[in-house]
Amino acid sequence: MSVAIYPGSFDPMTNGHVSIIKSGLVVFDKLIVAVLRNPRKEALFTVEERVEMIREELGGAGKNVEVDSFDGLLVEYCKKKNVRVVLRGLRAVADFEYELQMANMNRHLNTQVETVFLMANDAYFYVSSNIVKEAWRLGGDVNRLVPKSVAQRLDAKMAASKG
Ligand code: COD
Repeated sequence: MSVAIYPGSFDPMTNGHVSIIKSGLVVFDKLIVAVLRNPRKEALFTVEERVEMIREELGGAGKNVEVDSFDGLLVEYCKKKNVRVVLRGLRAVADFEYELQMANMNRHLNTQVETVFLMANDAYFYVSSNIVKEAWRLGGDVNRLVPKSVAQRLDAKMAASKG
């Protein structure tokens, strides 16, 4: 069975992430979507909320998608899960340099781990969690850019902030 780990911040998951997962399942039998626990990075959603939203969205995929969280080095997590392939998405040229750096650092840290890149769906190539959050904070409609589970929580957060 071919398995890959799709790691990320997913704060929050966007339709761009979902499209990479769907494409990833064409290539791999199973994906482990792994949310990084990063205490140094301020996040809009807790790791638990992010995991829950991803599960809600991908619950239908059954055993083909596992949702988990990790901390520390990605390559150590790969070792723990006994998986040798990391899946990443590429949007524009801007992603390339960062992804190349990370893939090579991961290879330096563990020569057993390979990174596979899939191209963004053209409908979402401009979508990132950060740009979605910025538009949302300023009152923009982001409903078509994120899964329903995320849109609902963004609405709830906005309503709570308005008290
Ligand atoms: N279309 C296609 N792909 C997309 C889209 C989109 N619209 N949006 C995002 N993606 C891709 C990204 O390019 C990325 O490949 C993936 O989806 C996840 O994106 P993010 O932004 O949620 O996650 P990142 O990039 O912040 O994740 C970074 C990691 C958590 C993977 C990284 O920091 C990490 O591995 N940290 C652990 C420590 C470590 O081992 N570091 C590496 C060696 S120093």
